[in-house]
Amino acid sequence: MSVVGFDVGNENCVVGVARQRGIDIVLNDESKRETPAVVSFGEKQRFIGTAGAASLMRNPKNSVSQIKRLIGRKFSDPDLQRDLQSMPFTVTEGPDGFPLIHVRYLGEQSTFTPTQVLAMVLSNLKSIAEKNLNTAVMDCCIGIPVYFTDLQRRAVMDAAAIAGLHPLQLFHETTATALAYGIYKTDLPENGQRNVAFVDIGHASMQVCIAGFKKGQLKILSHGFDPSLGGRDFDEVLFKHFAAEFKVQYGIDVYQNARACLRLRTACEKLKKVLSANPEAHLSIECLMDEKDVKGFIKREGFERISTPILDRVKAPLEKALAEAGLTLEKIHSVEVVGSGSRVPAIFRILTEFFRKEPRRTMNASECVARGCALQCAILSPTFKVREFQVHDGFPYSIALSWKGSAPDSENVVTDNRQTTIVFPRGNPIPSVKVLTFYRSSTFTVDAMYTNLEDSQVPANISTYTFGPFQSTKGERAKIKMKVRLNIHGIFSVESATMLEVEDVEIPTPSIKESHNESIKMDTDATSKNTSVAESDINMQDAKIDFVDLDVGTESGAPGPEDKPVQMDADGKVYKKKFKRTIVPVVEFVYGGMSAADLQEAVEKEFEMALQDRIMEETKDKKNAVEAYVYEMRNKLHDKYQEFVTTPEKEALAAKLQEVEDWLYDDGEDETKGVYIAKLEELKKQGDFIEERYKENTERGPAVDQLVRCI
Ligand code: ATP
Ligand code: K
Ligand code: MG
Repeated sequence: MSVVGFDVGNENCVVGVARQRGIDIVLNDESKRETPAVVSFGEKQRFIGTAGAASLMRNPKNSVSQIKRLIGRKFSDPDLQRDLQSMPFTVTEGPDGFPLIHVRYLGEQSTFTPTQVLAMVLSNLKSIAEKNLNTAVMDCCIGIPVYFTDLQRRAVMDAAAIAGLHPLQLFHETTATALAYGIYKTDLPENGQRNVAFVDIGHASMQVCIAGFKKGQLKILSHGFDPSLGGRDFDEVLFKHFAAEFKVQYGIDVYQNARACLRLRTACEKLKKVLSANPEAHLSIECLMDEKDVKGFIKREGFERISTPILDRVKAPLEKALAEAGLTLEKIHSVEVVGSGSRVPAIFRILTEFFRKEPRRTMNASECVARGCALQCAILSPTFKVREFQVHDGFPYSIALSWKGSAPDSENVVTDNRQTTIVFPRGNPIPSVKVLTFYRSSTFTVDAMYTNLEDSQVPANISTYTFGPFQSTKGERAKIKMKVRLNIHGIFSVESATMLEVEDVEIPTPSIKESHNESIKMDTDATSKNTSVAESDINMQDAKIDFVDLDVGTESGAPGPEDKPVQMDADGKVYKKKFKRTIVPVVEFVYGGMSAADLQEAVEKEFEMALQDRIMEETKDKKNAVEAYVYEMRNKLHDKYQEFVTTPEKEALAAKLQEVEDWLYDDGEDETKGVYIAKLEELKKQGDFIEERYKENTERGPAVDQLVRCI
């Protein structure tokens, strides 16, 4: 079983694997610790990761990056529309209202969903881990931004399934960082709590969490975030600045040219990095557009001035996190900054001002998320022994249920004759299960939604559930118990619904000898399990809801709310109320996500594309082998084989080598794997005899020498 953590960034991905001695960050094929999140579609294959980033410049329109921005979001989402403006590839609205990415692939126009593209990125990361571990990778933890909605989380799960991964948890990036920070600390307080603020500024977004640490545990106290504030926003500010400047200075409009845009953006990102370490920086791009070479210059002060609108937004998420944690600044022990976007000095200054202490960079800013995910995978994996450390995470949004109904409970908000009740308030622990009771006479529907809509990018609807049909035997309103779950990934669902009907059952008298107490705990023995459960609370009010918090770990154990009163009649006969339990069908409708059939189709498609990539990689290897043979043999002919060939033999072989080399640059440039294999065989047939002759002679050689010396 694999124990792997993936940090899928908007720009960079990192793979961590757990080994007995600790967590290792794995190197990719190019021996890099970070792998770009880019998929480039080519005429013959896809290029993913480092190879994808390498083809980005050559093939900007067919190279997809920042896929994390697109998944699980509606095409009409204003944030998505804004993101699209700086992306060089084409995206349209699909029939389901979600984006579709258009690329030229294998010689034809194709479309892919963002989920499919994320699956490609994940497959690539999976294979990086597999090559390193020398084993198949399935179990993993995948880092996700804390602000991801239900739809986005479902999309990541779908992508993982397409990639053949089995996430044990979609783990909040900030929680991963907090775990990587806390698990090795030996000085955490036994009593009391150490509060640490973690600030992650990545390529596209900013996330904050405040975590409380005690010996052996961490609890996330609050979250803050700005999903659209990251390093790329500074690139964009510089890009706009220089695009405007070049228009005046050189008379070129880079917006008219995708490649020029991309080149200028890339140059601006470099410029930004230079400005992190230097007070000023130069920019110079040859032949940017219309054969014009451009030059630019900016000082850090100037950069900070034009970045003010972005820098002004850094404080809000910090304020929110602090307020929600209910802490004053003095109660914050330290501040840890991660994410490479935080390297902009002005950000550091704002953080220092806000917290009134200098933030620390004790963690590896680019690797801590992957480390934390690998650690969490190790904690969750039954095959791994990790030191005792508990992680209590919370969910950043409030989840409510809403349904049509009268008789509002005083705690409930009434809108349009609908009732809305929060089932999982913001900060609710993940995972969590709750039970609700409804009184209904026929099929009914319930909507699940987020309610804290002050975060405008959060869509209201999560899903709709239809309960029924059901029929209570007595013809009155049935009591329906509904079990809802916020699962370990932060995905909401109705797990089951059960109709409970009351029956009076006589209990043999001796059994009450033990107690005359009002309530006797009934044992939940095997016979009563699932079929009939005793209940105390018979409340026939319309839409009365009682919440029962179930401890997720032991939910099937304790009878808790199922305790029932025992009644005695005049004859001394004892009755208990028993409930007959009938499963009520539940139909789930989610506002997005993939059907099982679509998922299966995507799995097959991914398999096909991966196969094509592999064939092309092997073809390249075989072609390289032919090329290498030509060069090596030619060198050897003039070198160590020289004395072992006759002039005609040498000339014939040299001519053959030249012929094959010419072929490689001409007809043989783009052949199939089989053709290259055959070509190499053909060459070997003509050349291998020399190798053999050489070996025979050199092997005998030293022996002859010895013989001579002995004489
Ligand atoms: P996200 O967390 O948003 O999904 P990510 O994890 O891929 O994205 P990081 O790798 O943490 O993001 O950060 C990438 C960003 O950091 C880029 O915008 C990059 O330009 C920026 N960056 C890297 N080095 C520096 C530097 N020295 N100075 C300023 N910015 C930098
Ligand atoms: K990263
Ligand atoms: Mg990141």
